[in-house]
Amino acid sequence: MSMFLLAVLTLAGCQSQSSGNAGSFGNQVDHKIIGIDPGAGLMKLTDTTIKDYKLNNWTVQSGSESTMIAALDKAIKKKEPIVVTGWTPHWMFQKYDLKYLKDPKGSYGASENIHTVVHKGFEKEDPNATKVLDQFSWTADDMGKVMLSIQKGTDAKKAAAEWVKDNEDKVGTWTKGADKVSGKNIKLGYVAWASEIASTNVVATVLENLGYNVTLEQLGAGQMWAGLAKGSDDAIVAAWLPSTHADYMKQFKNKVTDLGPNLKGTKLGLVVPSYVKINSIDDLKD
Ligand code: PBE
Repeated sequence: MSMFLLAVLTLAGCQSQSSGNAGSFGNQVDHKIIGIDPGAGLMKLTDTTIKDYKLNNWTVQSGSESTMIAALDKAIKKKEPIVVTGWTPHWMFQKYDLKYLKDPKGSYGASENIHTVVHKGFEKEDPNATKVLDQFSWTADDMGKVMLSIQKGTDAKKAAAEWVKDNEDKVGTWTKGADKVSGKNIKLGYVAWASEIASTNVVATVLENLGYNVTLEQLGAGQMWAGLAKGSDDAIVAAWLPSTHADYMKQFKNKVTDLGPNLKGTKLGLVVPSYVKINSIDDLKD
């Protein structure tokens, strides 16, 4: 083969791999990681990751879960390179063919759990609701069903009510030993992350079925924790521990009571479409 032909073939190979953008993966995506809301623990862990892996020329673009999904959707439709902050459980792994970048330094922490946390004193004020909140426990599969139904367009409240109706036995273990009440108020704080929209609406439905008058308050992550500590909200089912919300927990630990995990085995990290050639966070280095 002539050198000329070899050069042409090599060039053609490079071009098809990079969807028209020249150079390294970093260059192709402008050294930009598509992030979510600034208060998310995931954003903080991503800053740490950039330091740990010395990704000096990389930045994280903040936005929200919806803007991250919109960017991902757009890139996938055009088969373009992209890297986003992601987590499991999330319906995006059902809808798209995705992979986590390997994290050999463990910057995103080990697998963790989602906890139910109440305002300190709430357990004495309303032991009945606390019992239900404490007994609330489900799996990533359960949550996945509610998330997917919402993602397909069902109203969150309706999706939650349907799941509760279809899962009487499981729900029965949550309400075991709890009394019906008549119109007692309870306020749950949450952030508009798909996982938390699903869990919070399910718990709200269960409490409503017991006679509670439930108010759901959608907040930013920082506001959610501050509101719980202040007592403007009674409970959250959205505390990702021990790593993701470690700073919030540390800041407010004297003002809240941790009722323990309601879902076990979550994961966080950098996520790319499967067609992207790189496999590890280390590969983000040019
Ligand atoms: N998340 C989803 C949240 C917790 C739930 C991973 C985006 C966070 O990073 O704080």
